[in-house]
Amino acid sequence: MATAQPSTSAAASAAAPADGSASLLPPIPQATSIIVIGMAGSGKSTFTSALSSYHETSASSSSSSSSSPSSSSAAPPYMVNLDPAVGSLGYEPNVDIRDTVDYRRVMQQYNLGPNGGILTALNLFTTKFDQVLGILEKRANETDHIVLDTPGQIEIFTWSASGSIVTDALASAMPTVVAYIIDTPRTTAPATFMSNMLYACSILYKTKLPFILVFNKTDAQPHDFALEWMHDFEKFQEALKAGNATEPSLLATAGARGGGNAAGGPTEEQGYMNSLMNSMSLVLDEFYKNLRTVGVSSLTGDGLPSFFEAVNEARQEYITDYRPDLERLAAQRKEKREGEKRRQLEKLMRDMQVDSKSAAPRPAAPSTREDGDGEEEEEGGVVEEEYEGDGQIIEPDSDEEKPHYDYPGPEYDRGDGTVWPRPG
Ligand SMILES: Nc1nc2c(ncn2[C@@H]2O[C@H](COP(=O)(O)OP(=O)(O)O)[C@@H](O)[C@H]2O)c(=O)[nH]1
Ligand SMILES: [Mg+2]
Repeated sequence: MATAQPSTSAAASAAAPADGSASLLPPIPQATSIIVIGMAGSGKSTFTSALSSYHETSASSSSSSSSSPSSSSAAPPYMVNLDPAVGSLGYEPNVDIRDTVDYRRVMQQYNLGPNGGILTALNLFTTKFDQVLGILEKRANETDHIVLDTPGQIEIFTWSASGSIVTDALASAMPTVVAYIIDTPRTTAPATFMSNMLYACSILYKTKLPFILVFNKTDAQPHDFALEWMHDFEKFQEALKAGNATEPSLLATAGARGGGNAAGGPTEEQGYMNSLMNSMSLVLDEFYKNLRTVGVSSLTGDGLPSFFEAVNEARQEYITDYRPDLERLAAQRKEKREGEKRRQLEKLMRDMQVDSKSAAPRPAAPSTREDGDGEEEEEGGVVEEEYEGDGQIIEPDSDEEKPHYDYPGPEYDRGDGTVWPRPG
């Protein structure tokens, strides 16, 4: 895992292509954009709001000390709300999808239900995202963080074309990280925990962006159990064995009752479930290894400094891992464009040769060169068969007649076969 290094100049030097060639991409801006994703009710909007107020409090308290990981000397984070259906937000967004699209009108006009309305509203907004990106790019050198709050229903953003367009556009413009918000009190059952982790894994796989797992609501439920399950595979297996996988684990919530059949052992279905989850947790082991995990409470602000540290680390990961991929893609695109240009040019030349050959020459018409007046060929004149451009070169040894001039007299003869200067 990369270490935190908020310096922008170090970031820029690390971003140069490995082969030493000049970067095809614009320079890396100061800001890191944070896309906040999570299940409905996990606390995305509250978390986004907490990031905004954290800046305010740290800005006022850091006038004396500068130890805050979020550089409070910078402008406040730039907030973007992408949820068209949210009623009230705990923060004042700088860019708000609700200013552009009214999802209720979309529902009426297209005869859609709430989810269809939200999705279509997001699609309509995405058609204008180039303008939004322009605004964000302008701000990207004034602030450290640009935070995007996504719609309540996770799949509306993660499984829609517009979600991918927004994510890709952002990631190609500036360092972008995903903050995956988990409702900690609701993930204490091993099965729920695993489902949530698999979902997180699928988003990581889809976006390929640096990822931060944010266990939210730690004021209501500490996230130590989750850390234990993630770092120690056997602990998770114990939790599975201890009871019904779909009920809160004893490990997580003291006093919760284990499931199972009357005899205390797992039922046949649980046996299948447990063995499936055992295999899956092995798969997830690899996923956990490269993750940053923080526990926060969006209500109390607990854990936010560690979140900002994780963002700095994730930014470095973007620069060292993701940006070279972008660079390679940009180089491929350039190569493709140039190849296409070459092909078009060759085709044009071929077409012109075919055309000039297929054009029937008029034998009686004199060649322009023979006119001796040095003027361009007149319209309707003969097209020379091998004409390849205005600067046609005549081979010195060819039989072709040279342009004629009169001998100017001995005073201009230099004795070497040349006559210079020509008489005016
Ligand atoms: N106890 C507690 N509740 C929280 C926290 N964060 C959010 N909530 C509550 O979770 C509910 C859903 O939050 P919201 O931000 O609207 O979720 P979203 O749908 O993901 O945007 C609200 O009732 C919040 O008050 C937290 O850190 N602790
Ligand atoms: Mg919300």
